[in-house]
Amino acid sequence: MTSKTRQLPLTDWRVATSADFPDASVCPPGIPLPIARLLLQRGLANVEDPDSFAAFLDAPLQTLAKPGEVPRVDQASRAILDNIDARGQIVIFGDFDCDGITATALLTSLLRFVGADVLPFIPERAEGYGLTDEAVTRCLDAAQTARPDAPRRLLVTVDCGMGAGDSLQRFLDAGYRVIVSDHHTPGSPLPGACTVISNFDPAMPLGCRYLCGAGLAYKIACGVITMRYPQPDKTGRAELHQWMGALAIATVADVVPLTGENRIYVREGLVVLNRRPGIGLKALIRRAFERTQTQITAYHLGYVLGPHINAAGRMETAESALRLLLAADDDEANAQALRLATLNTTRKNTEQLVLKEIDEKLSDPAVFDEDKDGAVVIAGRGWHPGIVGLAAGRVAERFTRPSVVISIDDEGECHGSSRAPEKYYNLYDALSACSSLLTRFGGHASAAGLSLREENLDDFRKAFSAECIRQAGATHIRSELAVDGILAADDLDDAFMGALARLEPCGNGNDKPCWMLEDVEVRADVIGQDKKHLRLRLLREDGLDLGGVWFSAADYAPLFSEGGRWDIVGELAENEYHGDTEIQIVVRDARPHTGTRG
Ligand SMILES: [Mn+2]
Repeated sequence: MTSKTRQLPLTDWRVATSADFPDASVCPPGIPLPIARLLLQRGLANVEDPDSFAAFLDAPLQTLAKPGEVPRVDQASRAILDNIDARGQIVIFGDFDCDGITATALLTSLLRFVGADVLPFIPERAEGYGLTDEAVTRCLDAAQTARPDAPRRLLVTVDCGMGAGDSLQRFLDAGYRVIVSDHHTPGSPLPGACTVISNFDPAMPLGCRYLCGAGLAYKIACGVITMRYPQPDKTGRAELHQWMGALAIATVADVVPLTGENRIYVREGLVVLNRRPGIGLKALIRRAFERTQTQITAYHLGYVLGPHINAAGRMETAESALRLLLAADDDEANAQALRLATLNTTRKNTEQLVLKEIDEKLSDPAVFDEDKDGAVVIAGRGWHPGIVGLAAGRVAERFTRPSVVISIDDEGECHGSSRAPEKYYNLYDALSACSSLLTRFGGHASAAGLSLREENLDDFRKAFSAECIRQAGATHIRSELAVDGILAADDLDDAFMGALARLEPCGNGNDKPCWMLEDVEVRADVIGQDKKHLRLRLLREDGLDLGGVWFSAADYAPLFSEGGRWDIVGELAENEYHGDTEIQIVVRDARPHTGTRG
């Protein structure tokens, strides 16, 4: 036995029970029982409404809410069209992340399509998120310079604006009509003259509650185009549909739940990206995948295309990403795609460096005590401000508790980013509880940004940690694995795999299903060039004979060679093998089987 043999299981399993769905007789036609149960357990369908199962799986495009059903979109559309008709100027104020850039680009392009004079404006990371004084001054100047004699001006904020009442007042004072569209938690109330489109509006249609910034911007664009062309217009609709590709990237990159309309955007957007992605994204796809033919999936949106667009605002300004999305010819698109690929490589390297420094600092118990602290609050000098959010995400995952990674500048100004494990914490509330120590903060339950003075760092660390312990009732959460169901040998057929495919796109809010195979005999072989992975064969007396793979799990091989019976959990996938397609399990965890099979 190697000294590196570790214990299994790695996580606490939360195995879904089938209590709410007693038997197969009420299973809607065409939907295999394990999938029907999964939809019920995830709250995505209900027994009283048999149509709800297929409604979620198929999520037809026609079920998208009409723009007019989104509160105040009609009002905003009318204001935008009035501005266009008066030959005014429209300023779109966005954000430097993938969602904010996409929101800015799509609204800019679609309003130009109906004849608007648009000035897209995205602040720089150094100015901070949203409508900071500095950015607003620069934006007002830029608008004035671009059109000194504009008879009317209108501001539309996308992916920002909530809680920025004072800044919005500056636009109102300068004679602007103001429309705010934002999916962030509302802060202090906004001036009454603003037209506000927010996910937090109680009248928001159910399917639109979790739109990202680009999703809200898209609703506005749909509103304007359908108001201008009430008869379904082919060009207008094609133009709108084209932007679903970028919208899908923003939706996945902003990690909003892939339920409701987000699910439709991502599914339709993937079709657009795979068939005819448009000039800018075509160039980016070619560059990012280095010319290999890849079927783009939701995974690629979050791990390849999203990071490329995000790299611009992280490492310099958002300009190259905005120009890519607005590119009108291949030369421009290719130049910006190359720029984004370079920036993304720099981002990766910088991230590695910061993570290494974080590792060194974590060994100091004054900075972090794993047994006592309810949060990791870690600060370093000169850390790239564009990287701290990514680093915070990694740290939060590793220690299963909230983390804040902070960059200290030469003036003792600290800018940080925080991330927390989903469901267990509310970062916005936790930061509110420490607000007397902060100069600025804002964000969501599981991701937020903050600024403070260096002299308050230690007090903040203590207060924030205490608040996180209060929220979770412990220093950290045990990492939990949600298991969607226990499969029998005869569940594994084509109908089942077909239904699994209908569940796509999977991601946040609609995780890839994780299944358990109970009480199996396991044969394991170490594979891979560097002998890091395991190839498995799962066998059972009832005829179960399933191949599998477990990445980076070679250390567990000795446990399996001792024999015994195992419970195995993982995702099912189709694997091409010598020209045949077979079902295999991609293992997530394993535990010795105890008791009888249920
Ligand atoms: Mn956003």
